[in-house]
Amino acid sequence: MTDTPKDPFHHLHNEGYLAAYNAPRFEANTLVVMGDRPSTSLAGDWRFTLDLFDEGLRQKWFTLEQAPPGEWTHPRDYDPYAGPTLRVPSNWSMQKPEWLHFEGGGWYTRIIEHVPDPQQPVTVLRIGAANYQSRVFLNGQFLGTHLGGSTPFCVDFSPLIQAGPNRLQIQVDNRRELERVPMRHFDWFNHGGIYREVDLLRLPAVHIRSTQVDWSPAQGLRVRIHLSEPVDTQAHCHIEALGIHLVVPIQGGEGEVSVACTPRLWCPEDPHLYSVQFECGHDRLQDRIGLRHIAVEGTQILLNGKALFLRGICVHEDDLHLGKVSTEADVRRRFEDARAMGCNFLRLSHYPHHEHVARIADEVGMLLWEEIPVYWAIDFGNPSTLADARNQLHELILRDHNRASVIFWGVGNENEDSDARLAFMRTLAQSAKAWDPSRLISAACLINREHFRIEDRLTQYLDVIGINEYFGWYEPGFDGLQRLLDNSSPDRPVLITETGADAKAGQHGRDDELFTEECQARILSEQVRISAAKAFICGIAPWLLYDFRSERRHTLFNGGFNRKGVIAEDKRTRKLGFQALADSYRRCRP
Ligand code: GCB
Repeated sequence: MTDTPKDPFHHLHNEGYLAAYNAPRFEANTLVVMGDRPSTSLAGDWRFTLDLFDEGLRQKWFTLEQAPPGEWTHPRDYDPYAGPTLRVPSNWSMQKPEWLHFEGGGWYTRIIEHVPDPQQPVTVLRIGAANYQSRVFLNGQFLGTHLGGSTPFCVDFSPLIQAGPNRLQIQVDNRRELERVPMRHFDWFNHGGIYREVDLLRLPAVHIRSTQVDWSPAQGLRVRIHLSEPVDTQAHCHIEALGIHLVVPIQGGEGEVSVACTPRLWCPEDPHLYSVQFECGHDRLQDRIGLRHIAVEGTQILLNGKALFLRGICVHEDDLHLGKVSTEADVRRRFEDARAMGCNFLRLSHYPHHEHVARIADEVGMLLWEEIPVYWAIDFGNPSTLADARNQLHELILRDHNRASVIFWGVGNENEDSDARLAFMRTLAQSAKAWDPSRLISAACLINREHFRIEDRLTQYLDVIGINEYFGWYEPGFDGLQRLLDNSSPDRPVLITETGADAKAGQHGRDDELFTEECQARILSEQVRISAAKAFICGIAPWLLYDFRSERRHTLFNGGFNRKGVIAEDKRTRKLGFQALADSYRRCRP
């Protein structure tokens, strides 16, 4: 620390205060798989304050001991033990109108009781997501920090936690900064705070850190297990319904085994899940896992060997009242609405959504695209930005590897071409493939708008080329789309990852009148008709299911929302585009 303890006012002048709180990092290698493990939820009211000037870090609020105000030895600017509270999980932006646009720090404090258990000496804090940087303090000590607003991270409390009450403090910072992912400019709302579940896990000294199960016709069932310690031992994997009982030899904490089997394969029409048990010593957990195979052959995507056309829709994680908090009911509604349009596919844009989305998709049989927010401008030349993006991708893959519904890892969206961007995104694509060879890698790539063709150096590193195009809306008419499709002869499948038009629900008029429901409906119908006719187009995911808050859009029609939803922000009012898309999808190839 750079502070001089002798001068009690040093913190007023110390602009180097942040340096002490940017390491160590909680990264993907600290994650512990949840499965059905018992855990203690820390949901509820935490002491909370916003902290625009970072007084908490400057003054070290985490060192303040609990004392009733009458017993304070020094005046304080903040009392972590008294005063306002904030519910975890939630976004502070949704709590008070004057907090809506707050971008800065927020301090959370909570006392946790600990009863030591010699069978389970490891205590791990797991945070589902907090936007964007989190700094964790236990009993007055800074433990480390996590970057990334949408992926989970774990903190090992074992070295510091004591029997009895322990003081847990988390500072969360949602400032938009140049080196972050996403950077400063994006078309969704920057909700701050701890907005997904926080849990405490109690674990044996050697425990299972991650499990990866996949199936392919060539390799059969493959199980990989990763332990918390670099030990040589044995783990077990049981799939009772298949009569499979595998011993997984572990060396240096890692092991892998494959076995031939012919399971009932998971697909949207028959989303069959197997109950899978994992065991290692005293540690055991269970998961429900679908087995299926996804591959590319020429310009087609094959699911379990059969060609697949993706009838999709994009969706943001945004709620008028809850912000980025996704309840289970809300997630189920997304799938019901998508299903009512005849969709078999959702693009979860533009960052990792809540982990129960893929779990429910597994159960209801919906295919998913998951992505990290490498969106628009990114500081591509900055190695620490790359490390952050790569870590977010790794955390997402470890979290959702066993979800059959997830068929794509998206590594970016509409990023301007440059050598630095190519190197950055190539690293992401290659890392994703190395971590998970069982899925397709894609990104929303670039098109040449002068010569109307798909043109992006990145495509060579992808399994499927995603393109966002807004012919009929940002670009007039559909001739451009037809030319783009006719001029391109890709050697791999192309997915339309976005297209659409804004319409204000209830605004009616001619179908060439901007912002009317009729205009949006016509554009969506034309888009599907033209693009689905091309054999190399493997699917389409228009932009998007629900209108969402966006600070970039303040016209009379938009009123602070992106209105390309086929359903309004109340998530109930269907626009004409909803039916238009349903009709178009009914006419599409299967
Ligand atoms: C895009 C972006 C998406 C925007 C959308 C729009 O291409 O990928 O995030 O919200 O266009 O509405 O303009």
